Amino acid sequence: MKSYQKLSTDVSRISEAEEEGADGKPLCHQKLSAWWLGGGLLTVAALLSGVTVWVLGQIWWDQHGISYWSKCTSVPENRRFDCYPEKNVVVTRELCESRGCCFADGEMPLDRINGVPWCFYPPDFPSYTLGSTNETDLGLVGFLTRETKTYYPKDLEKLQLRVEFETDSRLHVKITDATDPRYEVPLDVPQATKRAENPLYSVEFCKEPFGLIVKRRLSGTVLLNTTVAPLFFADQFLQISTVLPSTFLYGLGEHQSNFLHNLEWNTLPLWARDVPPMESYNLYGVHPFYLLMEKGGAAHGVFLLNSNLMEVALQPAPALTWRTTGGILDFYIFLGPDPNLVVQQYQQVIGFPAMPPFWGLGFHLCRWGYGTSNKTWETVKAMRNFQIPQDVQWNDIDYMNGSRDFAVDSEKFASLPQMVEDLHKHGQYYVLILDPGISSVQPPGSYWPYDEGLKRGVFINNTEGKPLIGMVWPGFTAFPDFSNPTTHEWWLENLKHLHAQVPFDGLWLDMNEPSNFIDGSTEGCSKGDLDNPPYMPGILGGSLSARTICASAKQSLSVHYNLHNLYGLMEAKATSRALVEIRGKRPFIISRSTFPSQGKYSGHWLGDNQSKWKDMFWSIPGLLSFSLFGVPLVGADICGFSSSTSEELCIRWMQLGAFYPFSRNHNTQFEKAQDPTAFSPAARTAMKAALELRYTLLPLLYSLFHRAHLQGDTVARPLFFEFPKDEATYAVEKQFLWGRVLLVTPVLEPGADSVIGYFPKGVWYDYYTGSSVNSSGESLKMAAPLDHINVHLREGTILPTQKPGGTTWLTRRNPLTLVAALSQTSTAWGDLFWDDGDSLDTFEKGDYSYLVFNVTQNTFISTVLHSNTEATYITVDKLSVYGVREEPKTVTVSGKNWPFTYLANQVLYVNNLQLPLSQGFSVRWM
Ligand code: MIG
Repeated sequence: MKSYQKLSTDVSRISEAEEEGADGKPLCHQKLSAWWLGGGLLTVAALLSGVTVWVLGQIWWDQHGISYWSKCTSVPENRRFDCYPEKNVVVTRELCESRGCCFADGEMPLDRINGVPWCFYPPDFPSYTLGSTNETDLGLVGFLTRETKTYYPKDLEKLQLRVEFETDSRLHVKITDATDPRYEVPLDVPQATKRAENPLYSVEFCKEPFGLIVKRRLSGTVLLNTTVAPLFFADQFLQISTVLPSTFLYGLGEHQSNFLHNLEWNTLPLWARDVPPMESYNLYGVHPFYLLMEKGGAAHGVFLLNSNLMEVALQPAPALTWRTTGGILDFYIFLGPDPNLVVQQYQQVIGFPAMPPFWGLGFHLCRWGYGTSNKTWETVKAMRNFQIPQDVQWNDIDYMNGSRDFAVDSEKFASLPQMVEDLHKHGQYYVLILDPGISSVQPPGSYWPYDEGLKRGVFINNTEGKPLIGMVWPGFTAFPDFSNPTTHEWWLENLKHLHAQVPFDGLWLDMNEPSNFIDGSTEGCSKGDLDNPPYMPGILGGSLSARTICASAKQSLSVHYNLHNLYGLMEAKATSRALVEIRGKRPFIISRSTFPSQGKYSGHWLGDNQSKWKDMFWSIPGLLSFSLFGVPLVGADICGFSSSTSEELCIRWMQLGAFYPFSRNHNTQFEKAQDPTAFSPAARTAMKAALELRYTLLPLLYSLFHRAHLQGDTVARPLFFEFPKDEATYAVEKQFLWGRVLLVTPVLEPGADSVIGYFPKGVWYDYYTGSSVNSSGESLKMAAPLDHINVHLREGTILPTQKPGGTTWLTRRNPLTLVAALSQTSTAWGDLFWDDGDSLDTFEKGDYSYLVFNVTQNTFISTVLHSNTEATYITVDKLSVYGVREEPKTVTVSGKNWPFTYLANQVLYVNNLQLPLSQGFSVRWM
């Protein structure tokens, strides 16, 4: 008999009880009578809807009798969980029933096109049973057993279920083999020591078939209910489904998709893959994390800590199915309840992002195919010549000798060392690309990285234990195994050699899915289960080895099958450590492939987009998704990577790109130049203005990065994070915020001179003029001439800005202007984090300044909460206050009368302050 167990906060009160869901139905499987009722109603409907359906119904009836009829037809269409998700198979009744599932023929073919499964689990499909459970320090442990085998090989007959109440907002549920250890993702996750005392969640179980139900205690909202479909735990096929409390689902990367996911039978594959972004397919990185907005504005998140090839099937119930091909089911559930908190709680598990160097937030310029260092240098000089801000110059693989890592082309890039010296002299920085593939074809003795790598055994091996050989830009290559500590040493030494030739400041990690131009290896891959798992999620290429190395390849920690999605993470970790060692400063790394906890080591760019308006749009959902993934340092190739940009597109993109947390213009080879100097004077001026705007706003951006590093706040922030109760914000993906302060509304279409943006309820101030609009929560149309990007300040905020210079090095010495945007009750607050911008662990060592700004009762107060010498080098020169309703008669600065300007649009300017940032002050208007 089905039984129901509720785990209350107090474990001693574990009790068995029948409970009902929000719809009044029991949460554990309905009793037979319920199925009867559903079936009966459908029969009536069928009778009424026409003879044809009735006849088909009769045929079913005759063939399967009353129980099949009722149990299969009782499953509403949107609650059908796919029993035959295999791709490229025409599912027949025979195939379907061989799995013990319900087959829905007689339906219009349209249904299948829509994605509704024809073959789905009946409610009584065999699954696991939960036996007795035992209390532990943190929660409970129990065993799951199954009697029958599934249709996939190597079912695990006995599983261990471990539930841990780690914090009040974090629940950990781990299901693994009860007898033998299985592969687990080597991530440093926090270990709780004490059971949460007042959790926001409750956990309940259905014993047979096993199901887990997680509720938000406050609202009773069912966040997870896995009883809706059977649990699978075979060696290479693990599947668990849940209904969702709403359709407002975000995350699950990396994909080119709308920020708010489409739940109309949409399956998202996750497998690191080198491919120019296209919809529906797996891309460079893997992030098995989602955030969901519940009714009423609370949010929760779910992280499946699993690095195997997987897919996530979404359906309109709404419901979600995880299907992974290995590892264990290791879930973290974050209760928020605020979306900002969900993302913070997620990063408490995966790690907070590194603090980038200040210069890393400047403008970066790159292209594939400068061809020579002189040509690269010319571009830098042209930028300087037009006084367009630039902090960092990059080179792509064309700097390499024979496309080989750590080898500089000494002819075409002969002047590279001088160029880098010149950059450094101008307070600018230099970033180089590295690909993981190490050339394996040159004569022995001529290429240290390969020879030495062979000697030390740093390469990934094939099943025969010899280095697996694939092909990348240099030709045949071996692939470093970054799961091996020896490889990190070897990588460091290579980087030291390279740095001695070219003193680079940061590194660009490309092709680290890892990409391979031949599938698998020069010898193909094995015929075994690792290269040919019994279930293949719908990934691009339909095979694990598509454009990468064989899954059966051997790495020191495990097989590549398990580690593939971690390649970019492990490479970034090795590189970050090496950069610290070599430069003794904060590492600057941008990686193409990413995995949870990547933010600790690198940022990310969104890959090979095209110079198309649509691709410029896609960058915003991309940014926002990586904000959820704890990788705040993110941006897309400004003006587009492949195909030709136009002047108009590039202007609009430079304006939007000025608000990418990581701002880089990058172009493919053979396309015409698209750096700002390549365009007409008018375009150049507009691009320069956009970059100067970015440089002006860097004190805010930098402070936001500090908060990201400190506690996992987002930098580029979705609107709904700040307005979670306003459902109109849930689908906004053409605008975004910087922190809680600035709202960016870019033009994303050609030929526009206006733009429409959504403004959540409240007062918003035009950044440039201080003029305000009081929105009731509405879409507003604004002028957007080609040289203008709309930026608004949210009421109640204080924005630190700085007079822009041509580099961040110059900007950082300039005086500050503080802009206060008053709320409707005439208050505001903001803050500023300030340090030398480059030293390691300044916050951790206390070598920083932190200031808080407040406005109350017509008084602006700057309070220094922490100070170091850095804050003594700059002054606050101006205060702008937006939303001062009455013209003041006097203004005093720390008690002294001061001149001021008041404008009719309720803006107050107080100039020539020259106050040291390191000392508190107040400005009062009466
Ligand atoms: O196979 O290094 O995404 O930014 O310019 C292409 C050349 C290799 C892919 C990167 C792109 C880079 C390009 N790389």
